[in-house]
Amino acid sequence: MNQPSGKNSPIIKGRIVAHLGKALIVEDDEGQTALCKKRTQLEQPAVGDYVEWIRTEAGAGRVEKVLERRSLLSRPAKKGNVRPVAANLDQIVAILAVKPNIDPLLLDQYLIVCEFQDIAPLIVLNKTDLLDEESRKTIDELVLIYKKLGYEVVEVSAVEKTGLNELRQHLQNKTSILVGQSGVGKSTITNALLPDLAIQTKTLSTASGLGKHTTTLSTLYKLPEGGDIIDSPGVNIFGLAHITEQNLAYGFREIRHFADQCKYSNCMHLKEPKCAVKDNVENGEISKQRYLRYLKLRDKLSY
Ligand SMILES: Nc1nc2c(ncn2[C@@H]2O[C@H](COP(=O)(O)OP(=O)(O)O)[C@@H](O)[C@H]2O)c(=O)[nH]1
Ligand SMILES: [Mg+2]
Ligand SMILES: [Zn+2]
Repeated sequence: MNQPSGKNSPIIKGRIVAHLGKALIVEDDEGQTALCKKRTQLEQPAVGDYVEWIRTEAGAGRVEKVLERRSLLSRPAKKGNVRPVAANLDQIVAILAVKPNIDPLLLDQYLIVCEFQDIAPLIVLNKTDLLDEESRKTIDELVLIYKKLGYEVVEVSAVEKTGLNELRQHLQNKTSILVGQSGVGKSTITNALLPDLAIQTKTLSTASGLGKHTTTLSTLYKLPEGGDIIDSPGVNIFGLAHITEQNLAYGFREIRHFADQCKYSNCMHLKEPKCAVKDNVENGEISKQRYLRYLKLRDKLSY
């Protein structure tokens, strides 16, 4: 006879390792996965969430409760709503690549989210094998701006498998999400880091019973060295929409650094007199490109 589902089923602790849209894949402490629905009134769980769930039948269950999160990344959704992308993150890994192209404005948006959500940032330059002399020079200049601000930059080629050990060290014992525009190599990097990815993927799609063609919104993989990475398609931007103008300024480390030297305590570093931020753009202490992107993002958010 089947176990009855409901009140008498024991509560199991687990973690959401994949979000399939309508269903979730939960992994328990022993590494067993189950395809779960969520209790109707429950808020939307995200990959990385620690949950309590009950088994309703072999390999299937229902998420009853989402445990407290230490961080949550959201993205804008329809009707001004936000949807959770990933929970309990320690690190956001922003991937850049010359192909399709380097997008510093997108990078700055990721970094702003890191700053104001207090999640550690890491910048990864992928596809170094494609760099020629000219693009190398342009990239070095860009990278230098971020290194001066205290950001760490790791250079890799997922195809030639260079730089991966350094990257592994940065990922150890943390939950990280890989973000970046489509085509920068998030999935290829994930593959390169996980020798048994094929197996993990198979387990997940078998557990789901939905086959391997189901679009997973994002998936959490366990690294052999300890730590987890979340590969997530389509996270090209997350909820900057709910970032206030103060948080936007806070998200730029160099603006934050000089802001308390501005004459006005509420200075937004636009046209105000005696603005230490603008002065330091003038004298080259603050990168003009970064300041212009600050202005551009303000426009985009239209305060
Ligand atoms: N030359 C080169 N190509 C790469 C590298 N990493 C990924 N690619 C290629 O870039 C394309 C997009 O990679 P993918 O991992 O799907 O990107 P994603 O959309 O960010 O997940 C694929 O054709 C990869 O083979 C790299 O280090 N060097
Ligand atoms: Mg991908
Ligand atoms: Zn100012």
